[in-house]
Amino acid sequence: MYTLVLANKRYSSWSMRVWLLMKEFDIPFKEELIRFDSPDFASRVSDYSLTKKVPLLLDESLVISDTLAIVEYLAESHAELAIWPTDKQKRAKARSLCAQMHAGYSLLRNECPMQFDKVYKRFTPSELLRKEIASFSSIFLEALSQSDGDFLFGEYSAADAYYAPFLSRFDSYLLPLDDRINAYYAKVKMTKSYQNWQQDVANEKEDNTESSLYSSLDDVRD
Ligand SMILES: N[C@@H](CCC(=O)N[C@@H](CS)C(=O)NCC(=O)O)C(=O)O
Repeated sequence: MYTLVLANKRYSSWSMRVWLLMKEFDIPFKEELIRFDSPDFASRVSDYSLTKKVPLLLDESLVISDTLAIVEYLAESHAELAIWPTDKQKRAKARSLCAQMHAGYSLLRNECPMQFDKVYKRFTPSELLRKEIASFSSIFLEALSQSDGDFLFGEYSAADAYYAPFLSRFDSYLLPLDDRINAYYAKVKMTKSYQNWQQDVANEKEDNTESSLYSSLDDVRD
């Protein structure tokens, strides 16, 4: 059975992507959760991978780091599951959206770190962040307008798991979001994987991660 090495569910957006995907596709795995505030976080993660980052997927002696590589490994290992859309063109577009997420949107990712169940009412997006959101929205709306189902490419795929933690920031920082994207996100929130993650976050003990890692949020905390 696979083991997924991950960090706090409240904060670890990259862990969330793989976890949602595996749960949504009923791929069995064990979890090894290493809290960000553990004094030995880096050394425990580096026991598995010198990247010192999570998530990591362990498949017997093989250790796979980096979310996109993990998604590709799962897709290859479970060819019977439509982790990527079965249609070649949709698959290309889904990969393209995930790559954009992976390499881009640095303002939103850095200025609004994932705080899954928190709300910052006093956060004001900068002009540059507003531009980034506008660019994301136009790309995302184009994909949604071509979808023939509830999700980005019809059926749930890796692309939906990829964007879920990103969209959670719009709730946490009360950022403006197009109604059509909101309607799509409402459907993602209804999935069993998302609801299970939400429940796990609710049960997760608070720690010092928020204040120690995210001092940039000092001004917007209530
Ligand atoms: N490109 C990596 C990014 C992974 C990443 O940044 N993980 C964060 C947690 S969400 C982490 O491990 N941070 C710990 C650190 O940077 O020390 C991926 O796609 O998996």
